[in-house]
This record gives sequence, structure tokens and C-alpha cells, in this order.
Amino acid sequence: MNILTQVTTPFAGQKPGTSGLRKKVGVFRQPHYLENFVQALFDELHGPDGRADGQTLVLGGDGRFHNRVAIQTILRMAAARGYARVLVGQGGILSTPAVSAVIRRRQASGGIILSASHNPGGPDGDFGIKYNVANGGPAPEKLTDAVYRRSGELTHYLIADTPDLAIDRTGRHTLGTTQVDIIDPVEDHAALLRELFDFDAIRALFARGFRLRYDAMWAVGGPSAKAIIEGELGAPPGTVVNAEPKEDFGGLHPDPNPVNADDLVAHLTGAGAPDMGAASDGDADRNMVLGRGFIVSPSDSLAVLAAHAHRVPGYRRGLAGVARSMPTSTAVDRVAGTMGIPCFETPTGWKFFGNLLDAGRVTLCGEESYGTGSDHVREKDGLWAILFWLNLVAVTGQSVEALVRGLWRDHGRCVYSRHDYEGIATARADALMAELRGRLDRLAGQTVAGQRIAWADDFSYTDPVDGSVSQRQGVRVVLEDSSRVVFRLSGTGTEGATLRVYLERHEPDAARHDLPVQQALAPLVRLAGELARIEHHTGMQAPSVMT
Ligand code: VG1
Ligand code: CO
Repeated sequence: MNILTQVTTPFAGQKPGTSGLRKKVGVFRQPHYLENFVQALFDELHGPDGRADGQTLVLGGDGRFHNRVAIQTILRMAAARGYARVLVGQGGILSTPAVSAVIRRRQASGGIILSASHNPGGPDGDFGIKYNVANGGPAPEKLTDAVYRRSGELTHYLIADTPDLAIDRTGRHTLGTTQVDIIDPVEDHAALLRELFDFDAIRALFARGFRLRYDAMWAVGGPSAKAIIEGELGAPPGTVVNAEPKEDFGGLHPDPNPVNADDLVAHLTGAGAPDMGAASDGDADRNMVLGRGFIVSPSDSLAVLAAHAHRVPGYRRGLAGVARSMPTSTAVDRVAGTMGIPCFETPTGWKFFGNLLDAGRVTLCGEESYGTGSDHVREKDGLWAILFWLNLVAVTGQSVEALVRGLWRDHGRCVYSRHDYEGIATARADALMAELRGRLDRLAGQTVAGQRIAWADDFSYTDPVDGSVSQRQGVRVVLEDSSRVVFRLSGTGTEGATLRVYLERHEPDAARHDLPVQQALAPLVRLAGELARIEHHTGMQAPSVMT
């Protein structure tokens, strides 16, 4: 095998965001763009031009446009580094939780995930690349920062001069000294799920006529959902819809929320609707759960799973603790409080849960952005969450709605919404945040839009396990009644900036639990608008998306 040293020059901006490096497909298709990033990664992992002797790399993606090309490139570059083994998902496909499961079960040294997750795909859509470390979780900031630094100094990259490998059938190949195994993309992950949940109880639930509609959004979650939910659990054919992965996700936005999965919401509305609705995103790590005519907020979902975890085989011994990202509602904190277990608050992004999970300090974790997971892998896991809900419905005999209402009854309702202002010019979004940050010190005690602010800060996190500090993780403004507004800029977008405004208000009064969410939060929305001068800075009178 001939190894080529290809001359290259750095690309600006190869900086991983909340979850890997995401750019427009056109950016990734530029000659050397992907190669540069992979070289920078391998240089950081193995030393400049260093070899990965004895190491195993997992490789797969969500099957979006450009996935197959990128797989072949990375195989050549892994061979050039002398990896002992590369495990590739059949067809180049592995969901994000599946990569995590494969890394852990097969003791790989890490994995590369090709995905822009919930971002749209296709030739004009987005592409992404992310590295997960040996625990199966996203690389910590220390590594991604180093890769970014290295990407700025490259002069060349190493690549093997080999033809494309056949990746569509499982089996073994060799590239130089590297053994390449094309593996079944769902096996390891499915085996893990079987250990955690009571499949017999769920099977009996479906046998009693329980109806689910699972919308896989034409993404990577479809095949495993079909195999497990229809195949193993006996749900009728047609339960899992939009199940064939497409390179462009059918032209839709594979982001399971009530706005993008409006078709699913419509199906769950009205007489004759199924008992439960579910959806997962582009790389199948997010989940949305609905009851009949009832949308479950992701923050509530995490809290319900925590409260009932002991009813599920995998968590029968209880939870060591729970964790949520800072903007996620405090519903799970309240549950943890009554359970007497610790609750950690981390910055946005799954990478911050890794140390807590590894150290055995938390068992469940979640984010407001439709992500929930546990210590079974080191990623959020869409199918896992949906099976968890099915298991709970099966063993409690309660509907999805009743389970959430039980949470509200016991702990009050954390009325919650996220408002996204998309496509803002980066400079204007930065100006908004800078102005807000500049005022932080003086906000305590001020009254804005008729509401008194108790305190405000820019969230800073010290990892309780390794002591690493992450600053400027979002501006928090908390009122005297503990209602709060959080402002931060998205780290996953590829066009301009997206301002996320997170709104939360605790409502103890059951008589007010059915007020429409936006109505209940209207005073906070006014406060957010005035405080951050959103319209002035963005020119937008209303958010692009409210979830
Ligand atoms: C968003 C979400 C965050 C999530 C991240 C990756 O990040 O807010 O909670 O971890 O996406 O999810 P940001 O920086 O845009 O707010 V996924 O399913 O796109 O990998
Ligand atoms: Co995702």
C-alpha cells in the first residue's frame, strides 16, 4: 500500500461547536477540507503524522448526502496511520448512539461520526464530523480545541493510495496493515437495549392493542426502530413510518419537535389517534414523545423517566444521580430532590455529561432539546427514550399524558418554552450578547417589564470530576419567584447565528396547569425582549421557531 503525503494549506474556521464540526455540504466538498480536519484530529490523537498501531476506530454516519464519499476518504487516512482495525457500519451507516455502543462494547479507542444531526441534509444541506473518545462519548473541549489549533498549522496530510472499499455488505477487508470490518449497524446497540427494558411487557402492551406511531423522519433511526418495535416487539407493520434513511431526509428537517414533526402532531390529534407518538432525529440521538393529543416537553420527559426509573429492569437498583443541561427546566431537579439523589447542571452539549457518567455519579441525563440518555452509552439515545416510555406505559398502565400529569401533580409544572431567532447576522447576534453581558452586574434588583430580577450571571461550569472550567455558557436571568430566562447562541448552526431564548416558570397551582404555554410565559417573553432588545438587534418581531 502506497501512502501519499498530500500538500495542503489550512482552512479557517475548522472549529467544532456544540457537537462536532458542521458546515454546508459545499464547504465539506472543497478539495482537502475533510482531509485537513481528519489529519488535525489524527495528529492530536497520535502525534504529528504518528501511527495508531494497535488501535481500533469506529466509523459511520447518519447516511446523509456526502456520507459515502467521506467514509472512503477517512478509511484511506486511517489506513495511512496504521490503525489495527476500523469498524465501519454497513453502508457507512451508524446512528450516534450506535457508534457509542460499538466503541464501548468492542473496546475501540474512539470513533468518527459523520453527521450534522438535526440539521437538514442533501447537496445544499449540512454535513458534519465528530470524534468520540474511548468511553463512547463526544470528545471533551480540551481535545476539540487542540484539533482546531492543529487545523490552523497543517502543511500536509497522509492518505493511502487505495481504491474504494465495498462497504455495503458485512465482512472483512484489509487496507495495508489495517483490518476493516464492515459490521451490522444495529446489533450492538439493540443488544444493549434488550438488556435494559422489559421487552415482554412491551410486547404484551402491543398485543393488547396499544397503538404507537413512530416517525423516523427518513433518517438513520428507521431501520433499528422497525426491527425492534415492529419485528421484536410485535407492533403492527406501519407503526414506524418514514423509516427508510434518505440522503436528504425527504427534503425535510430531521429535527423532532412539534414544528418540524407537525405531521406526527397532526396524526396524534383527534378521535382515532394512536395512544403514543414518537420521533427521532437525523442521527437518532434525539427523541420526541407525544400522548394522544398531548405533547411531552423534553424537560418533563427527563423528569418522568427519573421518577419512574426503578420500574424498568435496567434501572431497578435506582439512580446514582441525574444531570441536565443548564437551560433544561428544573423539573428533574425537583424529582431528584424528593428522591434524595444529586442533580447536576452542566453546559449545553452531551460532552459535558461524560465525566459524570464515567465516574458513576449520574445514571440519567437530558437536555431541553429533545435529548435524553443514560449510562448505557455516552450519547443521547432516541430509541432508548422511546422504549423507556413504552416500558413505563406497559408496567404502570398509565397513558403518556397521565404520567406527565402525575409529575405536575407531585412537583408542580415547570412551564417551559424555547424561542429560536434564526439566521441573524453573526455580528448583530454578537452585539446582542455583548450588550447583555455588559449589563449583567447591574441587573440584580432591577425591575424589567414589571418583574423584579433576583440575580443574573453568565453560566460558568467547573467539571466536578476533572476540574476543567467552561465559561460563558449562557446568560441566566432569574426572577424573585425563580422564573428564569436564559440567552445563548447556538453552536450547531451553519448559517449566521441563532439566538436561543429559554423561558421557564414554575406553576404549583394545578388549576393553572392547562393554560397555554405561550400565554403562561407571556410576561417572561416581554422581559426577555426588553432586556436583550431582541427586536432592535435582530430586526425580528417574533421568533422563527417556538418549541
Ligand atoms: C443544540 C442543542 C443542544 C444539543 C446539540 C446537539 O445545540 O441545543 O442541546 O446538545 O444541539 O444535538 P446548540 O448549540 O445549537 O444549541 V444533535 O442531536 O444536533 O447532535
Ligand atoms: Co442528533
